[in-house]
Amino acid sequence: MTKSTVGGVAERAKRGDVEHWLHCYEQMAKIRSFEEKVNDLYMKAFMPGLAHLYTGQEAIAVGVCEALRQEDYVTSTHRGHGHCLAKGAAVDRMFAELLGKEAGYCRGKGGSMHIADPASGNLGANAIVGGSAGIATGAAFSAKMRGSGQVAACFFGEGALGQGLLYEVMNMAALWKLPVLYVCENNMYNEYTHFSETLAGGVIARAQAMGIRVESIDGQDVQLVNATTQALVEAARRGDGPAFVECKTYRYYGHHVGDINREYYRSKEEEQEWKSKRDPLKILAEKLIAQKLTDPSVLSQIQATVDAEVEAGVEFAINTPYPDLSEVTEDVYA
Ligand SMILES: Cc1ncc(C[n+]2csc(CCOP(=O)(O)OP(=O)(O)O)c2C)c(N)n1
Repeated sequence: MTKSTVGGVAERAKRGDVEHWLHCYEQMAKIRSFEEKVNDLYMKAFMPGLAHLYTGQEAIAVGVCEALRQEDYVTSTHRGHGHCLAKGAAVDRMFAELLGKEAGYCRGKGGSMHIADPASGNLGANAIVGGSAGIATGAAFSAKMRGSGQVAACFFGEGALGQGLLYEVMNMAALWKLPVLYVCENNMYNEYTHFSETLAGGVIARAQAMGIRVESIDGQDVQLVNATTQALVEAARRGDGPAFVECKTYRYYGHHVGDINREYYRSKEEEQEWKSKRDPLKILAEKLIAQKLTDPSVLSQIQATVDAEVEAGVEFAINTPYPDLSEVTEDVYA
């Protein structure tokens, strides 16, 4: 192999990497732009009900979903918009669901906390804290029985560590070597309570006790989240069994869109510190620029593209019809 060929391969690999990280940046920017619009829709009383914003945590959804294949599964939480978008949901149908329209993922009847999209492997957001752990583990069990090679990633907040279901299914997953990745997004607050008041012992110690492979990482660094979970997903796909990753993160907004005055449970200084020093978009942008892999104009162009997609999505959702009144009891099981 000549030197120039080696250089060519290295150059192509570098270009491939740049495309991958710019795609991750775009996905994170899309989630952020989407969420800002959701907040706006709520403030203007366009949206029925509440939403729990994911802003600040984007590197986790994107880092994990970029380690998965389309046919792999995810299960999500009440704070699920980021997971849905990162796994491939379309912005316009997401907005349609939030506004209760027929074109939404659940024909407008599920809203923010129940978005599911089987076509992209998304088995659903879930309003029950910890509730999706059983679904993800069941999907992994099914994948193993069918020999399909699929992996399931189960997203949950550290508040779910108080739920018994999680331990029952992690125990089964460890015993049966199921291809499931438990992704604990530790944003430090369960609603309005710091997790140190609700959690005895350590986060990863729980999975370690069952012999599950664990990692505890900075959830603001999409490159780290992606590299870590890529290795764990590949191991699960090979038959090595489950893994548990704690991703340390922070939500910029309140527990939900109506949680405006937060100073009784966390300080403005703390919020500012995370926004200015630990922002996932800024961290990736600064790294790529410092390594001369991109420049600010490329990132601005990406931002403009996702903002336009979000604007068009909202426009679509506002103008598309509600389900017909005759369908009011269809697909509703509760
Ligand atoms: C089983 C159950 N108990 C209580 C609630 C009310 N609740 C909704 S969100 C939440 C806190 C969840 O905290 P965490 O799991 O850390 O997720 P985060 O909101 O921080 O993303 C609680 C207690 C619920 N939805 N389900």
